Amino acid sequence: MTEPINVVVTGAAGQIAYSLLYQLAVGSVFGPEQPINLRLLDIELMMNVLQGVVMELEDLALPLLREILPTADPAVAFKDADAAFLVGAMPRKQGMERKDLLAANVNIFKDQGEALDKFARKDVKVLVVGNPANTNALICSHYAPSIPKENFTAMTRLDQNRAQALVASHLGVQVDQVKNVIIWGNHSSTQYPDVTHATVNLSKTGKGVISVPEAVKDNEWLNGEFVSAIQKRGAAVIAARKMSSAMSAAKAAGDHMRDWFNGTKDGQWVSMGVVSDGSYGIPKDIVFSFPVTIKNKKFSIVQGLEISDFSRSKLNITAEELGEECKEARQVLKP
Ligand code: NAX
Repeated sequence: MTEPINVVVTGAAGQIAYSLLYQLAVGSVFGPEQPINLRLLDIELMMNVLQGVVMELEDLALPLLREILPTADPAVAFKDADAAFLVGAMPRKQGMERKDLLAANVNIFKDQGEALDKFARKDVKVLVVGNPANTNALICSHYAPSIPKENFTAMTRLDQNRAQALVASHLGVQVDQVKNVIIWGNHSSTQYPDVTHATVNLSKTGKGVISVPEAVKDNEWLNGEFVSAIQKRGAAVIAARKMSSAMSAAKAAGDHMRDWFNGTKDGQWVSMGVVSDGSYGIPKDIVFSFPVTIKNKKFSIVQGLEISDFSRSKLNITAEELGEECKEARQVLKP
């Protein structure tokens, strides 16, 4: 019999968690044979709401779901954690300065990093969803020095899924026929969705597998409207729904963790915010989204992709923003 793994979800009373928890419980992330213990972390104020989520989880009557532990104590939540979805973060309130938002989040992710360091398994896989996701992941890793920095990642998979879906609909093909779209940089409006190396399967029209730019035949659209639509997609969802993306964010978080545990398919890569090792001239020690392949639960940044002058200028913009965020975060953390 397979032993259950301990899976932490923070912000467990929030809207992304509400969609994510079902995916975890039904087995679509860790597989239909892998039982899980859920550790649900939220703030004290949300414990009543969280109790309602626990009731619903129980009422799912799903056999893979073993223990369910709601708590406001990171020490309890992260005990022996195998995987952690750090979804909870301080939202931006009206009139709040960007700096104040960063300061509030830096402190949350410092505390959670310290708790992971003390209580989690040393091979725990941490996915930061809460914004600013890249910098939060960096802070968290910094305060968990006993855990390899490769075990901390930030989510840009929603951006990847959005880009893949938009290209597919533009070309009138099914979404799974588009592969190897890349998100570079920050999960923010400076991110660079890049389809230069992406392919599309047009065998239905007899053209076979060709590059996306060749299929689209409109570089002006790809470098302009397309990039900006993906950068602003989150804001467009908020404008329409009056709430931020939740169902699609939860699906992307599941995709990210599933690929991390199970590996990527041959010839395919996915985008993840990871601590930069200097690849593609990106400064080291910022969490930057790169294309990666994954094997045996370890990712490798895809090497050797050609970067055009246009792409380089986009990479520089998003790297600069991340450098600034890091600087500001460090100022907050100064004793
Ligand atoms: P909600 O406001 O619905 O839920 C957030 C939950 O986090 C709340 O229940 C809150 O009490 C809890 N929380 C706050 N501080 C906490 C702490 N210190 N420990 C544990 N829990 C804490 O937000 P939701 O829509 O679920 O979004 C969560 C985060 O995801 C936000 O930061 C949001 O900006 C971010 N997103 C990131 C995306 C990405 O692609 N990386 C996309 C979707 C989303 O915008």
